[in-house]
Amino acid sequence: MFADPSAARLTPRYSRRVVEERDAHAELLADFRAGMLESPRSLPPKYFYDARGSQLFDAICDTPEYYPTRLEAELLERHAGAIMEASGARTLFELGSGTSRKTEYLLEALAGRVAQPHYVANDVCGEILDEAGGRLLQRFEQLQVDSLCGDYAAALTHLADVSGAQADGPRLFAFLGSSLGNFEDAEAGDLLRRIRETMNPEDRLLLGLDRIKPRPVLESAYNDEAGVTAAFNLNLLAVLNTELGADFDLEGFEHRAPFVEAQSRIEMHLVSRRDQVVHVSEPEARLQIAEGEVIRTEISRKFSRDAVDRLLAVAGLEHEAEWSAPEDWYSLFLLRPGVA
Ligand code: AVJ
Repeated sequence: MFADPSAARLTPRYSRRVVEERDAHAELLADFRAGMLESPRSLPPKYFYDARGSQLFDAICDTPEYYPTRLEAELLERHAGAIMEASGARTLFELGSGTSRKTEYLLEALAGRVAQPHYVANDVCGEILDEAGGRLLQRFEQLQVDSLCGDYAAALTHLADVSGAQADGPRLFAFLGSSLGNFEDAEAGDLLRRIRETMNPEDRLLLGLDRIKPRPVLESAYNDEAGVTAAFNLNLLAVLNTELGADFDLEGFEHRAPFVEAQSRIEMHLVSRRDQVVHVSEPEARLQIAEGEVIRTEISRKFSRDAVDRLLAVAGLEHEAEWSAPEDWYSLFLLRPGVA
């Protein structure tokens, strides 16, 4: 439907713009140098999400083992009305929106409250933004959708570019799926502070976080029987092959995802099956990877109540309301900017 990626406004009710803090390719080079040429090796998880990676993540959400999406969707389905009511929002701005499937519950509640609802979506993957935008326009007749293609920092910087076009009123910022769990404390605090600084006093943030639960439940969620998570993890190497002209052999690595209790997080690893040499053409490099050596591709934190409260305090965000799944397996927090 929206095949031309260069077009900014494809229908009167949809726009997409590419937002970048820095040149995206330069950033990948810098991240690759900092993470892959150092030991232990690691890469930021945002590079998972090319078109195939985004599809694979979507497929993970449909596996019987991956509970976070379902628990969050159930909370949103049940409480979207109360959430939108409590936020008083006219605009929904979502960081890392992906397919926006769960978001439809919030949009439905928003469309029931205001005549001209406005949704600002953000993702690193342009294809998924256009696909979601097309679907949402069909479902919600009055909805205006503006997509910001880029990482979180860039989206926060450029949010002002799309607002103001119409009365934005109070906005509900949404950061769902426990994507905050990808960040260590310092980075997570920085990101939340950045969000708080972008919010007006009447804006609210809906933050979805995965919580601590028994190890077998956690570990199966990241080691599904069908191997979808393994394919998602390995796809990162395919991204590097394409973007950096590398020759990673995907068969040469094994997916592993242990729960590291001391840090209350799942770590996604790619473990080298043998001693191997990988060539990269840009930056010109030769990686010697030993059998058993680990590339850490993602952390996915599982938050205790204390960890949540510490982060919010650091970022200057205050609790307004919350909704949790049974046994606190997953939580939605509605937050307001604190008085600075
Ligand atoms: C989208 C980052 C929240 O950490 O659970 C799913 C990504 N990785 N399975 C998560 C993911 C492996 C997911 N987040």
